[in-house]
Amino acid sequence: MLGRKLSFTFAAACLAAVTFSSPAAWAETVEVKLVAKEVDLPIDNKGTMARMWTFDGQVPGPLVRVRQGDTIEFTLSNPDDNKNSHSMDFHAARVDVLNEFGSIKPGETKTFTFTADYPGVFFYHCGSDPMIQHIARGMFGAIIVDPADEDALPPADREYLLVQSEIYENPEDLGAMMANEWKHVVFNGQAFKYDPVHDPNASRYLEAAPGERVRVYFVNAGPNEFASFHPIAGIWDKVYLSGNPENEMTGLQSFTVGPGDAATFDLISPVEGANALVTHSMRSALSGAIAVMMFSNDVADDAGKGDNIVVR
Ligand SMILES: [Cu+2]
Repeated sequence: MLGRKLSFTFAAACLAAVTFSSPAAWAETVEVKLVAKEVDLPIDNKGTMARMWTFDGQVPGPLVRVRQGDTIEFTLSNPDDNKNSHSMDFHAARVDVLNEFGSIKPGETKTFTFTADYPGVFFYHCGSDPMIQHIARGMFGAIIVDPADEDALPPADREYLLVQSEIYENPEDLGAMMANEWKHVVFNGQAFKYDPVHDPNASRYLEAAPGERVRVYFVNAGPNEFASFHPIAGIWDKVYLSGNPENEMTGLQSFTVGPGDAATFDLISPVEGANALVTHSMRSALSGAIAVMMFSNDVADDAGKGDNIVVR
């Protein structure tokens, strides 16, 4: 995870020390550096490989986590052994699309800054041409902006990030992407990555204990499909649109998250057993977008905590 632990400028520390009465006083400048990497990655539990375009060689890219009011000093590098131009579009930023979000060629580096004004969970992605292909090939991730008011959300016992996306059989086939002819819809880059029920090759799943508040940060990368995010055998206790505490809804069965959108979903199970987190669009779910959430009193202490928010 990239975020507040990485950088804390001396100037911000001094400012914080003298003006602690304002919630923004603790704002930091957070350096985030990502590298565009064109690499081969597994797209299923069997290890089927595909050429992906990524941030830092991961799908989704590293989770960026900051606090509302922080200034993010972001640097993107595009190494000269890449073949394509790349860029960064943070949905948590308010900047100039032609400037900050503009593409850089292989061999180039660019830096821009923005302040995280709104709390929530936001998509980030490469916006280079053709954007549909840069997203379909895996060039995306999430930024969590924790609220300045630390009591704005009920405390979560465990947290997980799921990013939905489509995988196309031939990542060079732009026509198939435009025709929406995807092969799999997946969470966190691989078909049935967290679903040992449907895939005997799957070894990972999400975990929590009964009674715990489990917070799932859900991002839909698309590039095309909507998500109808539903916990099979459960009910969302709270849903926060874009993850903003002011956008709170209660007791939902499913909630639609369109491409390029995100929401925060809180789940509490009164019993031991499993829920299956799916997009209830069945063609999508049965092609790979199912994640098992196991509720057990024997849950590992560190599951869904710290860097385990992203189960790699
Ligand atoms: Cu790109």
